[in-house]
Amino acid sequence: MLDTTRTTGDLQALDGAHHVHSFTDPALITGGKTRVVVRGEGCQIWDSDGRRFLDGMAGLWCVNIGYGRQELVDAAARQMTELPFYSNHFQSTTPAMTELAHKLSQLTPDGLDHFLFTSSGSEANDTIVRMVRYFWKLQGKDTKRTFISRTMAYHGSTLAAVSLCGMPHMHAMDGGTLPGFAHIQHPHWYMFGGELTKEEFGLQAAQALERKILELGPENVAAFIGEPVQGAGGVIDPPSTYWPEIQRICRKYDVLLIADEVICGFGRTGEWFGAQTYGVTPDLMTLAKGLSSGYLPIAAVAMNKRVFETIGAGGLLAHGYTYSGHPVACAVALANIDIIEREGLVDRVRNDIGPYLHQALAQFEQHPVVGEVRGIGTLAALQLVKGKDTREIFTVEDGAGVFCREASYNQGLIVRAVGQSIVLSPSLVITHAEIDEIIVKLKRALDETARHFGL
Ligand code: PXG
Repeated sequence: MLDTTRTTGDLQALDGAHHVHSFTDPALITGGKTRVVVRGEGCQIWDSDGRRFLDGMAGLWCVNIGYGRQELVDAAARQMTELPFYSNHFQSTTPAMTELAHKLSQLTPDGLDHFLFTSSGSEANDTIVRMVRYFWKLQGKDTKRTFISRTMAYHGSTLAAVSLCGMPHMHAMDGGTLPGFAHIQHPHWYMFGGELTKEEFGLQAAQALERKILELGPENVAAFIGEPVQGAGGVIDPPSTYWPEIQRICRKYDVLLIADEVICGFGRTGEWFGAQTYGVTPDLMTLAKGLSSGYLPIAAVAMNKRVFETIGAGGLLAHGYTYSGHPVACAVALANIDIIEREGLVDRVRNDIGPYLHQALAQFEQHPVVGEVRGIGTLAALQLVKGKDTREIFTVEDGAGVFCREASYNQGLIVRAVGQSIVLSPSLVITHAEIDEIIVKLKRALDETARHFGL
């Protein structure tokens, strides 16, 4: 049983002794600097010393409906009591899995009506790599095996998913990517756009895909994968011209189009899915995070008719996880989707808190340490710069991102630093008053950063 009598110091010591953390320098943990988070309600969390934080990241971009929703607890308890586990292997299902697949078919863009469940976004993207290669094999095009993704993309930490990622430090850690993965530059106008308008730059950035397909040979290219808005890469919302051009190029060369909706899905961009916001219809989508608002681990691969009917005719699908379509996770996901629908959270992002957040953040365009304010819906980033006129970005050694993040923590506001950007991704239930609180705290953190770097 959980020992509720332990102090913060006890927990930090035990954690340092035994727990290996994700995306953390272990030295910080063995040094006893772990933050112990104990409770959440709405958009607030509390640590083990009773300190309250406004969670500007909705956990890890995932708690779309906010913390503390009893309905999800009840759904889990009911399903656990009735049937805590059964698998979908060997022709079985449970009502919860079937119901969730049916529900998702109503929410996803037209034609994306078939769902393969996994427990994480990484597993879903690894699954996509297998399914897409299998699809092309069944189509008699065995050589179409290479995936194209983008620099600064994040698609997960499993072997194939990390090869899809475009983060140099992840590849460097264990010796590079697997064969069959290529990357093009991500469409960050502020960084690479030079004198071009955003729209001109969007077209140009997308045309890099055509050049890459021709370089590799269209007969070798299986698919292009991208997050509608790159999240962990720093909230890179592309120009409006980008995605339609990507779709045109994919169709021209019969390259499958995959939208990784792990962050964008379930309302964050003001539509159910980011692909809808940018006006494209992918062949496959990756869903996770907002699917259950993080209350339990569940993810899915959505596929269109062409992909499903091809692999559906291939005989035994030799793929699956013990926890594919875990009934408790499915029941919780259904309860989560009920709340998003009932409370109109997608419209709320599009018409209310999305515009409110971005109008409020726009004031930081004048701040001496901010070069660009970007994002859409409940996704936002501030690019920290040394030189506003020259677009000179801080270096890793300057450490402005981490400095500003820590200054923000000290104010009681949780944000992420992605390189030299400060990133926000609050819950879809955030109130105007809480957005006002973000702005006040962020301003103090930015002022402190500017002072520290002499700007
Ligand atoms: N795709 C995208 C777009 C993601 O953001 C994954 C796939 C992988 O999902 P799982 O469930 O396997 O984690 C993600 C996950 C960060 C950070 O640094 C973001 C994620 C994971 C870890 C760290 O902001 N996103």
